Amino acid sequence: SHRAAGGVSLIGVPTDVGAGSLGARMGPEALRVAGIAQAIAQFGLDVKDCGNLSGPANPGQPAVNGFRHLPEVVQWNQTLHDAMYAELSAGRLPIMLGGDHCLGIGSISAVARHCRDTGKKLRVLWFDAHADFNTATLTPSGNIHGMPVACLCGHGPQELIEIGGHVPAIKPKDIRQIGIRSVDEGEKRLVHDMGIEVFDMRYIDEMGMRHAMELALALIDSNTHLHVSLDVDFLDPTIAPGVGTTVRGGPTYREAQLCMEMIADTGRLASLDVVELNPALDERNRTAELAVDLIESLFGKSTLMRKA
Ligand code: HAR
Ligand code: MN
Ligand code: MN
Ligand code: MN
Repeated sequence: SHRAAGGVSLIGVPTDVGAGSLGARMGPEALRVAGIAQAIAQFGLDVKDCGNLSGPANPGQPAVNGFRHLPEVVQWNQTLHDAMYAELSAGRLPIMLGGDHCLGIGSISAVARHCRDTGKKLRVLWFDAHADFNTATLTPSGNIHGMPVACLCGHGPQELIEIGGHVPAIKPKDIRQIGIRSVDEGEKRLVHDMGIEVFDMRYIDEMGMRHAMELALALIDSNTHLHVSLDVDFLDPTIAPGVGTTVRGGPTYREAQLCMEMIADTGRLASLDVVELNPALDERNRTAELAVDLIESLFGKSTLMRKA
């Protein structure tokens, strides 16, 4: 149900330099406390916890030329890119434990580079309440966690778009967004003009999660590297309060589980980000525990035996 024959590597990235609120820096520890390593090891996989990467502190400064903390965001993402790329090159399945979603830039740049090395086709599934497609001129906040998809598609500061050694790191056709329900005005136009395939909450309400996921997973084959970027604010805030940017009207527990189960069924999961978990805003670590529960499904836990 996954491409983890070489083992799974956990990479902690304890920073919130790209976010508007503080606390996502504690995400990696909260996921460890919730038992992420044991949850994956139960499937007979070799789990290596690489510990936490290091990088600059959060300077708590206002935006400069449309970006908050750009030098710090660049440094964290370069370090993450290198760590993620090394684990992929070693044949392992890396899980990035964030940290805020600006880290999707370093993570997915490394995955895209690995796909170019190995001739794999890339498919990114971006689970999020937000499109994360802002630019310096469109952003209402300057927070770079609202910009990673734009950066990966080549719209952003040179230092961020070139981290994986190839600009753009990915093409719009490589990505599918699921669960979207908060997009800024100018950002809407850019998402549309770039031709990003988006399964927003209205689509999910009208057509159902199963149909949305069938389309998001269409054309995945044995040569596909499947990357999941799970922004925990994807989930409805009633079940996942531990995030800085809650948006009501998100997927239920079962809708989220179904996403993970359908991904497991493809057998192509090859890398994962878990981001935006903010333990300072959580209740008794329940959002971290929910994330671990979903990851179990992603690695193939199911209630019954099923046909392949
Ligand atoms: N769109 C808003 C902004 O750019 C909020 C972005 C929030 N992003 C995340 N990651 N939490 O998805 O400022
Ligand atoms: Mn590989
Ligand atoms: Mn996000
Ligand atoms: Mn989000």
